[in-house]
Amino acid sequence: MVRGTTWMLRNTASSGPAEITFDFGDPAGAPVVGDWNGNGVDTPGRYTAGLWELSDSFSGGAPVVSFSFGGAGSRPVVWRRLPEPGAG
Ligand SMILES: [Ca+2]
Repeated sequence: MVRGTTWMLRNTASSGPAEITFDFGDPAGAPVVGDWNGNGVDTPGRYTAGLWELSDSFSGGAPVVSFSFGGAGSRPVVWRRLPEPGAG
């Protein structure tokens, strides 16, 4: 879950305290997660009125990537591209 800019994560679908806690992003933005750098680990991001801010860690701080895509009234969707036919 995310409250304000504080992310509280658990590694299992069970009750209990957060196992990872850090601050990241704009409290007005929508939290998103994805494997932004392709290393197999999903990490946090924020989407605010067309601005994507992505991180590659769980330590908070400034985003490693920011870009504009979408705008007011758009909602974020994260997806994983399928491998090209014949690739790996
Ligand atoms: Ca990653």
